[in-house]
Amino acid sequence: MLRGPAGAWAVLGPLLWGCGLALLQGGMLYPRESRSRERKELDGLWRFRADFSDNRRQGFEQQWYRAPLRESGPTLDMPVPSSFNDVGQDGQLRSFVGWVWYEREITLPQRWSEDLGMRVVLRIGSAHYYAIVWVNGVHVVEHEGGHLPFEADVSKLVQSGPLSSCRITIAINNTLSPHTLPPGTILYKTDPSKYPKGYFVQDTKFDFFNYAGLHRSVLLYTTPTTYIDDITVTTDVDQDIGLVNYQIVVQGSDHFQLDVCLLDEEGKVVAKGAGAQGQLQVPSAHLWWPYLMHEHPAYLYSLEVKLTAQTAVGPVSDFYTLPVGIRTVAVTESQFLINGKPFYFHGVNKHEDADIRGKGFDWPLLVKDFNLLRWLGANAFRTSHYPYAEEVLQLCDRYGIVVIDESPGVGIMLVESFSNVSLQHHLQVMEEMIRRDKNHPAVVMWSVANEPASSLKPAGYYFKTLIAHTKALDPSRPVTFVTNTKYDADLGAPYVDVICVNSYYSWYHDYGHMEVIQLQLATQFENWYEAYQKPIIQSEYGADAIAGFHQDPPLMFSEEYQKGLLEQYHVVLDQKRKEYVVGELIWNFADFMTDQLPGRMIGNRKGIFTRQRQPKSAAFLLRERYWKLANETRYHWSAVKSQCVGSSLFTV
Ligand code: GCB
Repeated sequence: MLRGPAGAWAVLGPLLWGCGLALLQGGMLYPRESRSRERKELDGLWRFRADFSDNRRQGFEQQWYRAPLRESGPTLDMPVPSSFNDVGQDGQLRSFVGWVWYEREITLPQRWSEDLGMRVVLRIGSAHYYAIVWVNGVHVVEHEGGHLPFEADVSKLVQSGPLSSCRITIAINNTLSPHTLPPGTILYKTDPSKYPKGYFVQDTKFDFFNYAGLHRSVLLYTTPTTYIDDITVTTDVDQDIGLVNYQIVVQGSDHFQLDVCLLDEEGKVVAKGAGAQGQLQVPSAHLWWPYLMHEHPAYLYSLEVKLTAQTAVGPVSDFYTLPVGIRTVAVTESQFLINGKPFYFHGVNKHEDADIRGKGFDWPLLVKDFNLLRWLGANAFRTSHYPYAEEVLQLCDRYGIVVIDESPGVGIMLVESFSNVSLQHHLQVMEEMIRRDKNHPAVVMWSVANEPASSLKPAGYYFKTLIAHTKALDPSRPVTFVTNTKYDADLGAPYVDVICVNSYYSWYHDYGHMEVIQLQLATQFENWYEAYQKPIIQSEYGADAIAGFHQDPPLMFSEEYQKGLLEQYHVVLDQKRKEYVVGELIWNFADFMTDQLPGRMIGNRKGIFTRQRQPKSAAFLLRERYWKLANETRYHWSAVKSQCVGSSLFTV
């Protein structure tokens, strides 16, 4: 969400605002290099200062953005991308709430500042939570929400003088209010016998640490001044003909020509078109299939878009290439269909979380995670509980890992968080998320929230509106939210396409009594199905296990208990998947950091991998199971099993 002048937001505490719901201006294409586009990554060390002043406003009062940060006081070196919380030795910085300041001075290629036919854009992949950005002391953009990218056209600033360097300042506030997503509350503790003057803490109703900072890359990229602003692709299949519908938005001129060309994986042109919208037909199309469902999963075509335009500075061309997977998604009363075949989600829930970097994007970690997913035989995950980095979705497209793409609507518990102010913001977040992620074949469903208090009275209107809006933005994908409310009390469930239900039998109740799981889980499924006749996904289940803790007979927190609990769930899942259960996603892929609580031993330990990505016993159990499930559901499989990681678990 883009906002006006900074002053109004230079406060700590409730960041309350109203925002008009308007369709988002402009596209949010991933910044790719092409013959007409360059990019300059600004990852690395930035200067950093947390504003520890009592009201956290000193940075605004002293206008720290006006001059290099080192001139207004001491600074720290801060890596980007990374959360700022865990890189230092300062406990106060780890739990800091308020404004932090980042700054980077860069030198631009001379061409960038001289070529008036070039547009220079500053793009911030993720700044958690509220961000204000200045370039050379000039305010350029503000953004609310920590998980989606935002941009500013900074051409005029970098082309306005003899300067070849430019100073980027970003102030970020991690405060969460009842109207942010996720919501939170600042609790002021006023008893002078217990707390010092002005003492407050950030309270949240979600179970992960509120890491903050510049979590994804910051970069500058260029386009011509007349440029391809957005591309929307939807696909369909008619017999064996793949249909690729495209729509292209151009900015900067009304007089242009667009040529599109679809290439297969060998680089052969399979279809051509012209104009801002149209349909390409691909005879004998290779469909995009999920991992382990087909011998050649994740087939990607390339849509090459070429723009030519006459402008005041002469003829310009812009080029952008978008990966395209041709596939269909549909939901029946009891099935989730991909390319017309029943798809069973066997996978995980994840977090963006790791030692030291917190929620900072990290390629080695990402590649490790995908190697583990493929080793496990997982064909899907949910982006619990916020949109993940774009590079994550790109790998899902490439490997065929199916995604339930979730908004940051987690911990919506207070009545205030169902107000119109909150709802408007949530609608806007869905627009930003769909604008960013709409072209990924891997994304097969939107999840608008996780475990909201959906039995509260305003929840009915809230979810009806939110889901209708999401469907209007993208009629091509089903929509859900993940619930832990009772089937007969949930006011949002009537509006979802797929019931996603979380339960923790024998963990958060009936502690230690795994013998009750089968009955309780069967009842859960039967109640939901009877009420709604919609397919059901067990979207979370699991148990904490401290890696290396062993107890036989199994006791809570041991690896044996985690494994035993999963096995009980699997008995019922195996019965119900023959009827209407269409998926199971373990909570969680890996251990992750949370707030400090008596029930959390340095974070949540429900991972089947440790936070360092080493397997617990449950990982081996799930690996056996997922490969077995894959064996049952694959289509058109011929003897190419050697291509697959972990292929020894395959039978042909
Ligand atoms: C849930 C939440 C998830 C928690 C998990 C747990 O229901 O959706 O965010 O981490 O339970 O471990 O309690």
